[in-house]
Amino acid sequence: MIDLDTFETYLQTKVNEGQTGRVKAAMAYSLINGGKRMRPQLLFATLQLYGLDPTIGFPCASAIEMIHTYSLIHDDLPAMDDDDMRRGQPSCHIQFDEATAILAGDGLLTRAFDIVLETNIDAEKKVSLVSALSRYSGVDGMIYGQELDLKAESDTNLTLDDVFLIDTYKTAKLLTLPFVCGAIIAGKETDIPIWQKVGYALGIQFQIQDDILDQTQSSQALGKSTSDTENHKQTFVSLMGLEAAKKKVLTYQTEIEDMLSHFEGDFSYLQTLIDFMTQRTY
Ligand code: GRG
Repeated sequence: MIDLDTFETYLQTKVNEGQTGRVKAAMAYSLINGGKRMRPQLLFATLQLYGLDPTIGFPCASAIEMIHTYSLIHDDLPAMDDDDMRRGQPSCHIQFDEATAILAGDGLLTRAFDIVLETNIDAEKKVSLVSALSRYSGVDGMIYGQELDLKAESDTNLTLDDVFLIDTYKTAKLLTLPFVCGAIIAGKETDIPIWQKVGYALGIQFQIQDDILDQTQSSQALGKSTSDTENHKQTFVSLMGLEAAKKKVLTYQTEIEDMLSHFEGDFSYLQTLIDFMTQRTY
């Protein structure tokens, strides 16, 4: 396991480097505000499994968390999901203003590609990391998921397959990225196909659990997005039913653990994260 406080301090230092100003303040406001840090932790756990010191992953984990935070800032904008609250506090565009929130998202995204280059690895691996960051978060990855998600708002006949496709891109791509980056840093690129399977399964499981929590908990109390339930967007829970969705989460856990048995090494940290993700209440 890793001391997450050390990572938080690192992240804070990195986001505050350079210029000061309103956009920088908005970037720091959204980044340093109590996210679960699942994606950084998945990277640290992957590095641990490969027998590496997880702290080598700090720059890459920061980059991924910055990309994740940019996506949340932009997703909350009135032109997208239009959410006033995020992580229990006013969304970036509410706390600041829309233009600042757009720039803060842009700032986090572009900073990510700079910071990942600070990883202490050879240049060839750095190129692979930059490429992975771009592909999994970009227009053939998470952004495509957001495009599908926005289109789905006006589709009243969404099927389970449609929701699966949307969430594979919108959610699972970015949750797969830490595994892929871990394999690149460890020089184990041949493992990437198996990590993709693990990541996509974990991403869908994570989204189903998110849909379950949206359905069963007060969104307001959690400071979570309320718009999906407000605009009646189809989710795994609305299409499968709550009990079937809960069973699916457990089925995915078993599937993921089976896939992980392919690896030798210490996957206790990864197991802890999978247990948390299966049982999480926020
Ligand atoms: C704007 C390009 C662009 C993409 C937006 C991330 C996203 C795509 C939309 C946000 C809404 C949403 C429910 C996305 C699914 C992924 C998800 C469950 C994100 C929340 O991740 P957590 O729970 O958040 O890890 P914290 O706050 O803990 O970091």
